[in-house]
Amino acid sequence: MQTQVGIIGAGPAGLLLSHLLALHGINSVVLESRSREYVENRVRAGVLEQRTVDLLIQAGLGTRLQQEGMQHHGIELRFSNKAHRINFNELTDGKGITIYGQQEVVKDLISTRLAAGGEIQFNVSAVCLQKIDSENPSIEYTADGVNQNLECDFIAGCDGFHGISRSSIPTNKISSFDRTYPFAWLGVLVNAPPSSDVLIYANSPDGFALHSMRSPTVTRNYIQCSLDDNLDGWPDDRVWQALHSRLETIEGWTLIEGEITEKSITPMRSYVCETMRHGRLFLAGDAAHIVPPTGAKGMNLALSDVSYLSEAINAWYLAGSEEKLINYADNCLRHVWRGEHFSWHMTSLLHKFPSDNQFQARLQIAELEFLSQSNSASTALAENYVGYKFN
Ligand code: RFL
Ligand code: PHB
Repeated sequence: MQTQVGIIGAGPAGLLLSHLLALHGINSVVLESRSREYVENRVRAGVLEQRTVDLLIQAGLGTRLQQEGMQHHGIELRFSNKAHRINFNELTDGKGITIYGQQEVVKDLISTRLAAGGEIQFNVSAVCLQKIDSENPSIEYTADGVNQNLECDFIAGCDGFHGISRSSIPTNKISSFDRTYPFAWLGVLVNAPPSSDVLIYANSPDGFALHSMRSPTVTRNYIQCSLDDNLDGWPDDRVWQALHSRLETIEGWTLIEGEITEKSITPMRSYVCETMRHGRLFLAGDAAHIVPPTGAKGMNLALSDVSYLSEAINAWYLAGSEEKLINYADNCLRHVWRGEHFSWHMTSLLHKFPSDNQFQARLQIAELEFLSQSNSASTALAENYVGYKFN
């Protein structure tokens, strides 16, 4: 089999890349190890930056997003029995965020690609990348237990943090940086209306909590838990107890309960592989970098990467120009490192670190107080949250 761009992974990055390339008339094949049902129902991110929304609308993917996405113009910070709202609208010249589940973005992309005759192969696993240093690289994969080979001009490694693409680059060529955090997030999806009109980020003496949402009838809540916790140790009662005690710190505010329909634990990690290109292999999204979810940046960075990559590949086919391919990593990495810094900052500000003493806890509160009072500090947070674009 042959195509122009072989894409590994049908997450947001791989699917949007395939769609953007098709808009330029460039063929691709997407190889995905999971089933369509699995990728369409995987509960993950929920916050789209303004820039991401603009990109999706411009690419013709805005219909359901604009109907069902919930536009928010701020977030609330809760600490020391106080609530403070960061008003993005006022602080960033009218910018905001849109709440729209990652699995909805994925569903929109899959249906759009398939309706346009795009090729996505589910339940096939890329096992090996061949000749990535050459002009005709290929992907070896298995479909129904049979080995197949996909020859391409370019390979896009959009196979997430645990995929095979990054590890196909020789170790001595990889430049990477990382940080682990001494806690995890337990997330629940709940059939209940939101208890607030904005997302609430809470720093409480027992640890972090976040009240988020997916629709007028579904909420998404997170609590900081221990790295070695497992779901058996978190029956629904205990989850509700922790959510109530960490979020209900304001007179008269109550968290609405409902049926928990999904529960998962995610460790927190920051990682950047600056080697986003090796020969004809390009890494994008979580395959190259991950952030702790506190800044809501992961999916936004993944989609930003592939917008640069599609432009670079298009320039190569159109004019034989390699300039944008050469600049691909640098263009992405400026945004990636901004996202890394912001996510680290939000994580440090809001979580209880097991090694911290009361001094560090007081520093967090001092910073939250400053954020609540200072226009320039709130503006910096707002500017980062809605998405900062380097020129
Ligand atoms: P994905 O989504 O992981 O997709 C990779 C795909 O590759 C497939 N795959 C393979 N296919 C073929 N052959 C192989 N050998 C393969 N190996 C893997 C996988 O099955 C999968 O389908 O990566 P992508 O496209 O780069 O997208 C990244 C985002 O998924 C991720 O950054 C976000 O979910 C992060 N994230 C958030 N991002 C935001 O922008 N805003 C948020 O509010 C936000 N909240 C979150 C999050 C991530 C979370 N978790 C669970 C990590 C909240 C949480 C709890
Ligand atoms: C979510 O709704 O899943 C969500 C919102 C904000 C975050 C992380 C996740 O910072």
